Amino acid sequence: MTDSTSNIGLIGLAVMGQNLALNIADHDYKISVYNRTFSKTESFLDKNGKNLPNLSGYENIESFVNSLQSPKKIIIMVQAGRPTDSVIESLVPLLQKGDVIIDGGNAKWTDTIEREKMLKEKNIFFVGSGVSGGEEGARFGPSLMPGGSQEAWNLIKPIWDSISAKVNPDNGKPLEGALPGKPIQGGVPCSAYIGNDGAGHYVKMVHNGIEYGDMQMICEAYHLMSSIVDLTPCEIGDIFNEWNKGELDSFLIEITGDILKQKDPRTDNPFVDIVMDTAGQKGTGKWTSVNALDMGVPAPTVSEAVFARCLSAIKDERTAASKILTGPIVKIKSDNKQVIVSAIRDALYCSKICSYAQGFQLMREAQKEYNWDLNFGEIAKIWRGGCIIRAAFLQKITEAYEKEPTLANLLLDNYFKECLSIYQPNWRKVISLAVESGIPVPTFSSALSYYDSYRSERLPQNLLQAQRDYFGAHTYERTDEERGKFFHLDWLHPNRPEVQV
Ligand code: NBP
Repeated sequence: MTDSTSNIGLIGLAVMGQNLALNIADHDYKISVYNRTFSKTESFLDKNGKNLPNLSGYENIESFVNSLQSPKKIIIMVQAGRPTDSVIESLVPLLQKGDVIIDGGNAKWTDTIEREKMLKEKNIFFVGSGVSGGEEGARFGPSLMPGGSQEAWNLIKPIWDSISAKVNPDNGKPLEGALPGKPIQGGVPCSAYIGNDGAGHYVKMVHNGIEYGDMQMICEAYHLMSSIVDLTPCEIGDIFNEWNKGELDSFLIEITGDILKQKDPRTDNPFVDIVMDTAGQKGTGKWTSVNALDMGVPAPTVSEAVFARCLSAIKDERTAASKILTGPIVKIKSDNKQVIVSAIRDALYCSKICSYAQGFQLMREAQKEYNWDLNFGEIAKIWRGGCIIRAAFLQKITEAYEKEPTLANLLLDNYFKECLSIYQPNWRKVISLAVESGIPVPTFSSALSYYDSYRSERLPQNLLQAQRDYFGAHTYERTDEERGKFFHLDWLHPNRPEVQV
């Protein structure tokens, strides 16, 4: 069939591509699909084509492209990196001025900037769109973070808005319950134009960095409850379920409750206990941390979360070290358990606030670097549903930036400031307890250090700058002079008058 009637095309029928295609078809758009390996297209159509007449598949890319209405819109959902370039190269000779290629993969934002530039010269639009929510999100409503020219965005906006997750307009809570063939009706779409060229993929990367932080913080809370408070996975699962009813209400807290209460089908023991304690990663957390270092923006909590995965991965080394190195073991007396659990909740919430604050600071700096005009309220809004970090908490961030779009730091918003003030005694108590007990809490403690550093008018870098001047003549500013005046002391003759540089 090559009668140019499909509204949109999709290339790449692995997990994400298949689910996104079904989501688009469910929204009454005619969609053509193509996959490098045709057998996957065939089995996809065999399984779904009967129920979805608006789905059609093609063996060769020419007939796939010919099946699309102009201006042609093609989503690429293949492995990021070289495979994406290879698909773009095969599409370019088949496209015309004004057609749109949309990369929905997890591309590095700098690659997206390059691709957009290259395609612009050929008069082809390129949208780099973050897609979050994994398989389930792609199927029933992801959070979508598109970046590219406004003109290109206008061409795909109706489809993006309709396939994205939706939240309740009154309270910002995700609207759930979509089924195959029965998508959510109404609600506020979790999709918004992010900015030029790589802005969408950049924001998706920061989203993933924040996700790394959230996951690690939850693991630290679990570790503390199992090691110090001596609770079983099932008891901790109940606690997470309880936490999910309050300020911590979020997808990740919800699934953590489910996971901790799951039994291993083979042994009937807690499932979480049979899972090897080594975590993998695909790179977006690392990209976020490297970018933070490159721009000089403090985002220690995401970096600690990446390092925690790295440390978990050296299992053999840790096993050997555990037989050599010693540390304290402290268990809490039973009458203190409730108090400590509640303090751990507060520590988790405070750490989460700091981690998100760092993520938004990163985006604030990146927009200067890349000449974007990011709307932080809008970004928080589209993360309220569909994506992995969806949480009631994002409504508070939305409100903070709606109240003050140029907020210097999330920590300064009244709601977050109050939370940090009320919960911080418990936050400090939990970290002290963890340190005394020898339980690693890298994200909890880095978040607290971030908070304490950010609120300090004076830090010890006066000494550091003096050290730099001592060994490298790197100069220093004086507290009793205007900012921007630099001096150097002749450290071999420190009694001589200093030199203004
Ligand atoms: P994968 O990332 O596993 O990619 C598999 C797909 O890429 C297959 O369709 C494969 O075709 C195709 N492909 C490859 Br590999 N090399 C190709 C090439 N040179 N030319 C054409 N096609 C090629 O799939 P996924 O997990 O569905 O993810 C798709 C994208 O979405 C990725 O960029 C991923 O990072 C991103 N993403 C994934 C998730 C998630 O939860 N999985 C979430 C959000 C975003 P074949 O069948 O012929 O091998």
